[in-house]
Amino acid sequence: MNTNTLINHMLGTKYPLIQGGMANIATGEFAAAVSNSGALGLIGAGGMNVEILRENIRKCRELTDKPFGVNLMLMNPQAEEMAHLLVEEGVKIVTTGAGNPGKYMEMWKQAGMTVIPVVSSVALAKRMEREGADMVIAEGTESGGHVGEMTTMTLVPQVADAVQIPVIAAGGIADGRQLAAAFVLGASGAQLGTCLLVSEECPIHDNYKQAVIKAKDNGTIVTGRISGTPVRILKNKMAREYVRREKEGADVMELEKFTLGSLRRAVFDGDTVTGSLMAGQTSGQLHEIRPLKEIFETMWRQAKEGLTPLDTPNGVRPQVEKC
Ligand code: TUI
Repeated sequence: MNTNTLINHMLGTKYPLIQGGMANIATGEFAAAVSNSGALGLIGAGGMNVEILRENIRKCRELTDKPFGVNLMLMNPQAEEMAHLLVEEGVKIVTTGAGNPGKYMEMWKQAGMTVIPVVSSVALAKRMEREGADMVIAEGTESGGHVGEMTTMTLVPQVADAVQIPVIAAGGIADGRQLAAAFVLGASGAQLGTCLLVSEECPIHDNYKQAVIKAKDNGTIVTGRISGTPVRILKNKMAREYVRREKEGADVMELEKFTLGSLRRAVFDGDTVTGSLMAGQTSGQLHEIRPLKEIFETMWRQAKEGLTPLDTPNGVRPQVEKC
């Protein structure tokens, strides 16, 4: 069983909350805004090259004196060089996604970094702990972007039972009720993505924000479940055609035509028809654009109201009234 320590004590943040990697979205400026609002901001290296990542790290450092980190998307063709860059630039915290960061672990640990891989299975969580990870992010399939199979509800307690290091819950957390639930499941913190897309500070095109706000509970779909890389996005013309052709047995080359450049089209051009609007299943509960500070404050207050005592979240028992 893992510890009860909330991750804010370990990371030096106000809240036990971290921001998701969000490739092409989470710039140095955005990460700094998240850190200045009380959570851990992360620069999403996913859509960057080495030089752009370096610039974003320096920009972030200029804009905040609070802790921040980098999310290294391991499918990035320059992931290896980026892994070294993080050491060179003195980045203190790294989260990883879309692969196994095992080969960088020794280098990062020697540099004194806090290493937090995203896992979507118990086996990988145990392996990451063995190899020296400081915490793991257990990410359920409710998340936006690249997803695994298991739900947050089933993955988090199983990972929490299997490792000693703190577990951060991710996927399906956008308000205080869900944050409180994550603690009850054994998490020591939460990673947020979709609810930050609709923050004032998020640098995506306004059409993208409005599409998240308009989305209903079943407004997302997973492309690539059959063909390789499952990615959760908002339903639109591109997503529907992709999944239809995928079911008809289209090959990867044809399917790639749908997704080529599609995330950038959504983020920068606001193309909600052929763009890939990565977003999680919480989209249906998000109805307004708010400042980051307010999002974190409200979520934390609501979670506290649902949890007693807050300091021992993993020991919480539901108060069941007489039936
Ligand atoms: O990485 C994510 N979410 C992402 S990355 C991304 S950028 C992208 N763009 C186009 C296509 C694909 C990705 C958008 N969203 N979340 C973390 C995550 N990691 N989810 C699942 C995993 C994962 C998968 C396999 C982690 C480890 C893993 O290991 C495989 C192995 O080698 O054992």
